[in-house]
Amino acid sequence: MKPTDERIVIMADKYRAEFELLAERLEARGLDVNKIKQRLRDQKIETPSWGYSNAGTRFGTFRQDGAAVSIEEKVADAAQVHKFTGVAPTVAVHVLWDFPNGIDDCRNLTSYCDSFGVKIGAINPNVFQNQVYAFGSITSEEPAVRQKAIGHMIDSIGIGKVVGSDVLSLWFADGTDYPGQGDFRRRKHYATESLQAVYNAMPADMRMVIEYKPFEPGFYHTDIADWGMSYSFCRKCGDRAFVLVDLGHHFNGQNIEHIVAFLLDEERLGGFHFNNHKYADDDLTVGSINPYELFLIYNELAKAEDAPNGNPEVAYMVDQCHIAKSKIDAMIQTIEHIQGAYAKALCIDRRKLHEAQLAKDIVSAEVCMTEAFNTDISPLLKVVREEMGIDPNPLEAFRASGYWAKVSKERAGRKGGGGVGA
Ligand code: RM4
Ligand code: MN
Ligand code: MN
Repeated sequence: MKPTDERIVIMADKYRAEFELLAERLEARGLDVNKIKQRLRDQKIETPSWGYSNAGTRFGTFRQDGAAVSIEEKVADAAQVHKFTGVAPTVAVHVLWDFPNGIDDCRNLTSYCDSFGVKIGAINPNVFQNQVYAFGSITSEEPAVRQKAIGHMIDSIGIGKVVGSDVLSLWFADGTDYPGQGDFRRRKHYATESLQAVYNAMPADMRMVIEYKPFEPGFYHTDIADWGMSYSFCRKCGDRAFVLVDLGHHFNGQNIEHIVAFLLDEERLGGFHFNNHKYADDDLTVGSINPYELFLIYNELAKAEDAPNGNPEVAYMVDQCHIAKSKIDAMIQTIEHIQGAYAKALCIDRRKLHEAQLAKDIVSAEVCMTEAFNTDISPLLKVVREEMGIDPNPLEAFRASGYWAKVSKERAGRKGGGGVGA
């Protein structure tokens, strides 16, 4: 045996032994460790095509040699993330960035994806880049502009049908910059009618998720500013319209886990766009600024899984553009953060928490949360990965594969690249 192999065996023995100790502690919390492992194996996280291409800020784009340009390259890169994590089998697409020629660009995409072991996930129409949307898309005063936006979303539904997607993911840059610029209520009515038209064009097995954002690009107001407005539009559309929670689309200090719990209870939580923000919509790595918040969100999600209601399967999607980080490394790191938060939420002593809540023993209740949050779940995740037949250390394994160096060499020096700021 080569020395490196010996080291791997010793490391594996170490995390397996650590796992056994953790398993004992979890059993003592009344938890079923096999079920926890199963849930971690079943977790699914969608990565965004735009996370693999060049990205930037409004001040400029910084190019990476390995950045993907075509949808084929983005799918290939996403497949690497799935290969090394085992939990990222779908890729969200942004229609104009990925299919510049519309539906013709995606005819052979399904078989191409199949050959990489991944599938296309949410379809994201783009009604914010065209010049005609300068004063709004679905809220424009001009019927022809609203109709153009509706038409593009209906075309996006057609793309969804071709690529086998059942989620239409909507975000609108609609808003105004100055007080008095627009009439809030008239715009609200335009948005309602437009969303209803799109909703009615969806096939019965497709659902719509509506994203909210309280700031940017509108400086004064945005038309779908918060979860309540999104929820209200969903209700006006029908049973297959749900709220999309993008973690970066909140004011600082907002209690996102409460919003998540509320939407779950209303059976209107459609999905997530994972990222983290420090100041605005920063697209920082989820769990990098406020890991406790992500854990508390997963606490609500894990509880909902324990006692399901009519809420459909939640779409867990990443919405991050990594400007300076190496793209695939960053996406694997992201997946690991999300797995970690979920794993910790699965470690909460639910029985003790419930008893403490009823007994008004607030300190004990909070200890249940901090105890789980402070649990070292890395041996658990390593054992789960081993059982899935993948490397226990995805990031190290991906780096050792040499993929990034290879594509950086092959792709270097080309023009272009879709995505934000490109
Ligand atoms: C928005 C929002 C959308 C994304 C665009 C590019 O802030 O998060 O989900 O598609 O950015
Ligand atoms: Mn988003
Ligand atoms: Mn955003």
